Amino acid sequence: MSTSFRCLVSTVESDSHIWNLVYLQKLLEENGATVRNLGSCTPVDLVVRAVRESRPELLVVSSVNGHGHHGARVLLSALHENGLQVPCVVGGKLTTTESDNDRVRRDLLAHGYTDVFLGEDAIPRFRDFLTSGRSEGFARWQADAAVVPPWDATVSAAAGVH
Ligand code: B12
Repeated sequence: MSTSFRCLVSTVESDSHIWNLVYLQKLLEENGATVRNLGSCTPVDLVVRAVRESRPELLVVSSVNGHGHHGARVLLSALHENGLQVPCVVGGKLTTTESDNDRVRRDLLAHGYTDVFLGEDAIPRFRDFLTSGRSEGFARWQADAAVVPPWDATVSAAAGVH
């Protein structure tokens, strides 16, 4: 893979915050990306069309309004339903409670996200991801296993999930 790459930045339909997207665009450009930023309240259909047309090497989804968990699931499902496979990461503040972060990360990894960047170390971990992706390819990234917090482990065991 070349050291520069094509990247799409989007959020989810409900989210009108903009500066998170601008921040990520600048960070990605500093790391060699040519970025197409689809802006706030991104309709799912627009993202699907943009992925089909631009064939990005990476899709970065950011949401901070607290509804991103649902929106991120809907978005990736729509890409898959349209037969589109692209390395795709998501981050920000995806629910309204920090204590949800491990559960949300686990769910979105299982749903097909390449990685999920939440909490205080989101940006340093994302930088590591970009460095690795530029040299090895983003699809080869192995996300750290999601932590199962004790309160979820009880629920998983009761449901027979291992
Ligand atoms: C400005 C702002 C607004 C403006 C947005 C203007 C605009 N067009 O951008 C307005 C007034 C419109 C607004 C509205 C709302 N807001 Co607001 N808003 C903020 C505020 C004050 C700053 C956000 C910002 O610009 N930050 C600067 C950017 C650069 O930082 P950031 O967004 O935090 O992103 C960082 C990280 O999260 C991370 N990150 C983000 N995405 C990703 C993705 C990846 C891949 C990675 C690696 C990292 C990453 O990187 C960034 C840099 O560190 C925050 C509070 C705060 N101080 O953060 C609340 C905040 C985001 N808003 C909040 C809420 C609840 C709302 C509303 C729902 C309020 C309401 N009841 O109407 C609405 C939602 C509107 C909508 N439909 O989305 C909450 C979200 C709560 C949550 N998620 O738990 C916050 C956190 C305030 C709070 N403490 O409660 N908001």
